[in-house]
Amino acid sequence: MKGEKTVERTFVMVKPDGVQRGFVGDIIKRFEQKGLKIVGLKMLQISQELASKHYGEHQGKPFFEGLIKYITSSPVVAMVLEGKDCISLARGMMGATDPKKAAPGTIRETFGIDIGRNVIHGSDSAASAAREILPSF
Ligand code: FUP
Repeated sequence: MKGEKTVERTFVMVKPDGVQRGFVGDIIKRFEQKGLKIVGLKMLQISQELASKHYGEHQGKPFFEGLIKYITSSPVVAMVLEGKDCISLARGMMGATDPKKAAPGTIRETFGIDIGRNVIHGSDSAASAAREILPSF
């Protein structure tokens, strides 16, 4: 029906800084409180290969090498969330990429330090979600 929301899945990852600084529980709680369903959840160490694939669109940019080093530096907590329009909903809850520009109360504004230590990743489109959701989910 016109205007009806679609049930989607999105890939969310608490990055190494978010795990190390102890924000996994707080972040998961926000998604649960919002009514999103956790359909997959695991801690894993991102390999160089997976990192390069995940951030392939940024290859060649000045921050690329630092980004790969950071995302592979220690374990992340990856999850798949499900819910109506959850891709844009979860992105809205995260806030802008740069925590300094993120809206008050968003995850990145609350917990993030700077653009290179922004605590969380979330798929930005259905195509990205399809590409990013790990086959092991
Ligand atoms: P997002 O979709 O919000 O994760 O943002 P981007 O895909 O644009 O960027 C991916 C990651 O690259 C960000 F989480 C942080 C990092 N980045 C930088 O470190 N510097 C930049 O100028 C842009 C992005």
